Amino acid sequence: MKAAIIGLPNVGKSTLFNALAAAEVPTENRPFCTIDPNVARVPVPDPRLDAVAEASGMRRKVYATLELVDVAGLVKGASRGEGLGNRFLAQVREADAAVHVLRCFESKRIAHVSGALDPVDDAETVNTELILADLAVVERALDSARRRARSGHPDLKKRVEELEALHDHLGSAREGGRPALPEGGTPSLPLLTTMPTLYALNVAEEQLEEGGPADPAEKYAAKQRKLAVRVTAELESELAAMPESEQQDLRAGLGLPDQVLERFMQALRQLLNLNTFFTAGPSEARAWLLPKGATAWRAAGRVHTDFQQRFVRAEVTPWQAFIAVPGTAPELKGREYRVRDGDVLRFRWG
Ligand SMILES: Nc1nc2c(ncn2[C@@H]2O[C@H](COP(=O)(O)OP(=O)(O)OP(=O)(O)O)[C@@H](O)[C@H]2O)c(=O)[nH]1
Ligand SMILES: [Mg+2]
Repeated sequence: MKAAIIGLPNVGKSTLFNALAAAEVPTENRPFCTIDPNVARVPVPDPRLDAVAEASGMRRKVYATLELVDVAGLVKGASRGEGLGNRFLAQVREADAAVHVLRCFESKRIAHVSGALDPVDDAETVNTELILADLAVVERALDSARRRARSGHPDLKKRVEELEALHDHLGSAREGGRPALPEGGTPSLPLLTTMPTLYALNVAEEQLEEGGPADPAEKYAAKQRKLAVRVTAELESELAAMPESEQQDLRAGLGLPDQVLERFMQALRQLLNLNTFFTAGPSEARAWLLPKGATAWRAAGRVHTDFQQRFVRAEVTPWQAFIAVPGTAPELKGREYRVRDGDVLRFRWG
């Protein structure tokens, strides 16, 4: 599963990437600092895994990971090839979800591409470009479907009608008349506007909980029925570059919450519609991500192909029971069992 970090130039995309990936890719006070995408597998922090590891006596813990891609900034006109537009858009289309970073921090030092601090206006600029890029995709598909429909085949006529409706919808969304299409709701075209999207509101540390320019941005996200999470990208990227013990001291000293990135990654997990299950032993406790509704058989395949091919039963213990009463007898489930979020699984195979 892969998420692409999008937004205007110079809003803190690479800074957020560094915070999450504990990486040190270049971040600079100038637009288009990032040209080639940065890619990393980022752990999804999960205190439940810590508890499962402890209860099972496993020293080694392996968190689940998601792939993050940090791409170039998007500017007005990107859909017509301005800036690094086209290259950027192709990279975003390959992702399963988008993280849209909005600058909500004040700073005279950091240049703002549109001049003023206005996260809602920024979001609309980017969203309009996404709509325009999608319109171009639909227009190309429509041209080709119309040509083929001349054969008179009823399926092709229907396709043309579908695409025309889609084109109308996107056209009125651009004018603000209609919300864009629902997430995941398009037929067979890789559209940007239907990608699951999470807004990352890059705020100053005093506004991590509430207040400031992130307030209207939150309302805007809610109106679009999208998730929004406040992050302090710069501070977190600085902390990520320090040894763990120094990080803890500094957080305590400044009275900073330590779940900023955890909340963010959990929101991303929710956005991608993923559950977490755990395995404990023989040498490590590990968290795994699995699409919601997937079966024990599918979970077995995530862990080991042998477990799947020679699946006999899954032993299932909800994580709360697992940590509360060590040795709680698991329930035995068959391959069709739908894994629940937080299940600790052990596979019997033979
Ligand atoms: N004051 C402040 N500065 C920040 C914050 N986040 C990022 N910056 C600074 O803003 C500048 C741009 O950050 P980047 O992470 O490079 O921005 P970007 O969105 O990746 O930019 P492009 O790659 O050019 O599209 C850098 O100088 C960062 O240090 C923040 O939360 N507060
Ligand atoms: Mg960048």
